[in-house]
Amino acid sequence: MSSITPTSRHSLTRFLIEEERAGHIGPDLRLLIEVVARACKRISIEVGKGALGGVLGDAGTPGAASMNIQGEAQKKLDVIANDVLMEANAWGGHLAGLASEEMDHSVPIDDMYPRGNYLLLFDPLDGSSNIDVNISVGTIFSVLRCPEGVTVPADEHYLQPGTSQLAAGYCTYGPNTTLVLTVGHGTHAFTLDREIGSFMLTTRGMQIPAETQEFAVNMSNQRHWQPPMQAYVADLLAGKTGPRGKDFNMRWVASMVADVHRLLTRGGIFSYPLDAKCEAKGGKLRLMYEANPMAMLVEQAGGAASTGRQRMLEVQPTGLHQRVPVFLGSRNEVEAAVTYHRQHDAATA
Ligand code: P6P
Repeated sequence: MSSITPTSRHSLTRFLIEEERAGHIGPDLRLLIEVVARACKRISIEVGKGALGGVLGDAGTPGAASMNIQGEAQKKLDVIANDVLMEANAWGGHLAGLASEEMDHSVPIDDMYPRGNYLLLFDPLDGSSNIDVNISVGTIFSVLRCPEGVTVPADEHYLQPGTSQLAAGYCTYGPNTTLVLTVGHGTHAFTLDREIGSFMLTTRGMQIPAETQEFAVNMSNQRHWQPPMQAYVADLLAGKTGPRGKDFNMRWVASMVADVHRLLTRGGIFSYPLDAKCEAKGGKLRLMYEANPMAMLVEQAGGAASTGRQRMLEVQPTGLHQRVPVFLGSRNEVEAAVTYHRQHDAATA
């Protein structure tokens, strides 16, 4: 009797079944992640159509783009991706509610379906300003537990610190489509095999090098930064002639998923600090469905994530669309950036 020897490469489904056997996740969370992954496959198809699919450009009518709560013009694909995720998660019985960058408020699962114990938050298509110029974009998601005794969750029930996340991930739609996921036991990458339509495990246990010589920031904001950020980047640019004693390289895709995937793969530090333009809003990037899921993925890969003054995952949220300054990536480099902020604050206290 020949035993069935599975192929060497594991599918996402097999990985999740083994995570469930290990007691890391329950069946409903496994179902939730599979549903989100299936939605990401659908989004990948839509994104991949480009100009052929009539999906480029702004949502709304010509000259009157629809705006989201962020005050940003919505792209057609923002709306399509949001609809795909909403529809995919509506009926499975694994979720109590959903929240999205593209929706003003959270939405409880409809009464006609059973409700589960989880809350799903997502940025359905991050970096969408890059879509029309064919640069990588992605979906970012975060999973929280619905508070005990809450049957119809409202916005305030999502306001849990990042340490409460049960799972987090993103899917990057680039030269290949790759899902990167953590359920609290390492960060793992799954590449979409388009021939069989399955995500296949391609990196188990991503590890971010503690040191780096590569930083990602939008340098056009330099004159608007606070003094500690000015000082930090000036020393990066001074390279081996300055106090850092080594030269640095810079990358900025302006698509957080692409920039974070690079640092998860080869190290680096990503930063979107406070600047005079976004300071009044608390920052540019959103805590609940951008910074927190990325922070969990990065910490699970041995990196660090901070607001510059506080561990990201310990920020107590005050609003569903709250914004924060972001420093994340190679642990020693994030700590260096935080030190510039700590020394500045101590000197000016
Ligand atoms: P800027 C995309 O709009 C986004 O939210 C992130 O994906 C990205 O890192 C950042 O904003 C880019 O911002 O100011 O460089 O366009």
